[in-house]
Order: sequence, then structure tokens, then C-alpha cells
Amino acid sequence: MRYFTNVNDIGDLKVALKEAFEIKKDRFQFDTLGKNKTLMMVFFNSSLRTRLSTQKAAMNLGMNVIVLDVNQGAWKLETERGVIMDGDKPEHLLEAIPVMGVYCDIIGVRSFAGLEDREYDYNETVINQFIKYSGKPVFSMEAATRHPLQSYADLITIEEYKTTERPKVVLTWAPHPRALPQAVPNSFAEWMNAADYDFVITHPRGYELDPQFVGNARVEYDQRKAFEGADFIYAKNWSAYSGDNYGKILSKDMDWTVDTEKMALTNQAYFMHCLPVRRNMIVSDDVIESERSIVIPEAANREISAQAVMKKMLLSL
Ligand code: AN0
Ligand code: CP
Repeated sequence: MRYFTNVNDIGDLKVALKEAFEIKKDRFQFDTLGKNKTLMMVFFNSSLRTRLSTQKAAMNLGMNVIVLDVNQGAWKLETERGVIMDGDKPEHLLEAIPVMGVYCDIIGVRSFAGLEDREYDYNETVINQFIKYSGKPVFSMEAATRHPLQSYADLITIEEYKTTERPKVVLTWAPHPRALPQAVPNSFAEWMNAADYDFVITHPRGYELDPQFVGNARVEYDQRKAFEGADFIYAKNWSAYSGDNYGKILSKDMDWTVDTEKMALTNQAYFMHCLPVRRNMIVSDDVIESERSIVIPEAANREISAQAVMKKMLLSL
């Protein structure tokens, strides 16, 4: 595997799940595969889970790890070609990326959507430049439109907890004080559609996701109706995708917060969230602390998804 930015890069999901469960059984089975190989993790945005789980996964494979926080200590990077660089950015990505490439064997990149220019974001301008100019295998640690390591971990988690072959999985929008990207819901939808679960998306009107990600999912504007009979509730906030509203907050309606009363409508659903989560905005204390909340095992599976991806990359170096 040379690149991992979306669900298609992983190939057959059944095989990907089998590989993940094999790693989970013995995560040190390939602890010499990465000997003298270096992972470089490049962060344009903050992270807790991705940073820790990916580093841990690389260590399980025997790799060395370098972490670069672009906004802390590195030169500010210009990303647009053709700009006269007389502003506050002393270095261009077009030099920085190949330089990073010479110091490592695999690169992970985190670069969120700017939420100002939809075309720029949806062209995945930053991660695609890493793919084009680094000369090294590249994986997404959340890019502008997708968060595939998260979705892979989510899939593993659902497979572990499901009690029916084709569970009802509901992705629900929930309120948040700041505008967030669509990467997590886009990616979750992409993987759920590929897994062929009974998949429903619920959100207030105006929060429609890009149709390429919605795919065959059912969209239900009545959140309570969507929750009926659900086996998994996956909560996430996102900002608007549509037209002139791109990147905007259209609602902070607290009636969309996931609480005990709404969870009671489900088939004793498990509660999921990628974290970080704002309590009593997205989800009530009671629900996230309940025994049906699986947010911690979900986060634990981030180590597994990262390890599965890097193992595939190491094998094809
Ligand atoms: C980010 C997002 O919504 O994309 C990262 C989630 C993994 N969340 C925040 O910035 C709070
Ligand atoms: N879920 C997730 O990617 O968390 P971080 O932003 O903390 O890495």
C-alpha cells in the first residue's frame, strides 16, 4: 500500500477486518518489520488520539518516529503556488515536503479543512501535495474531507460489538459552539456504506453532506425517528457543506444533544464518538458515562487501524 486517504485504499473490508483482528490478538507479532524505518508524523492541527495511537502502533512495528508540529517551532508554510512570499511565511510547502521526505520512510499528515474555500478543501490540496512531492508512502491522519484511520477503527469497533449481521447504524449531527469540518462524518458515511450496514444519517435541514459520501444512506430529518431501533448511535458535529453556507454554523439547537431520553428510543444502542467530545453539547454526561458508551474501546482501536495501515505500507516498501 502506497497511499491511505480513503476507504478504497484499504481494499476488501472483510480482509481489512481480519487483518485488524489478527493484530489485536498479538500486536507485537511484526515488531521487527519496521526496524531502521522511520515514520514522520506531520501535524498542521492539534491531536491527542491520533498522535498517541499512531506513535504506539509504529513502536509496535519496531519503527522510529519523528513528530513535526508545523505550528509549533517549524517555519510557517505557504501552501499556494505563485504567491509572492513577502508575508509572514518564510517557507513553501513545495520545498518543505520533499525535505521531510528525505528524512523518513513513511509520512502521516494531519491537515484539517480551512472551511473557507470548499473547492480548495475538497480537492485535498495539502495531502495531495505530500503524495505528489514527498516521494514516500503517505497516509491521512485526518485530511480536509476524510478521517480514514478513525473510520477504520469505528468499523472494527462495530464489528466487535454488533449482535446482528447487518446492524442499524445512525450517524447523528449534534450541536457544537465552533465550526467543525465534515471529514469525520464524510469518512464514517463512506465506510458504513462500504460495509453495507443499515445506515441512516440524521441532521437538521441545511446540514446535508456531499452526496458522494451520503451514497445510499437514508437521510432522516427527525432525529427521534432516526433513533428508533438503532443498534449504534454515532454522534458528531459538522458545519454546513452546501453552497454559500459552506463552513458555517446554521444551528446550535440543543434539542439535538444525545441524551438518555433519546437513547431510550433505540434498540439499547451503543453510543460512539470519535472524541474529543464536548459534554452536554454533543452528548449528556449520563449517556457518555453509561455502560452502552463505547467511546474508549473505539479510541483503543485507533492503535489497531494505524498498525494495520503501516504494516501494509512497510510490506510494500
Ligand atoms: C476535529 C473534527 O471535528 O474534525 C477532530 C476530530 C477527530 N474536532 C475538533 O476540532 C474538535
Ligand atoms: N479522534 C481523533 O482523531 O482524535 P484526535 O484529534 O485527538 O487525534
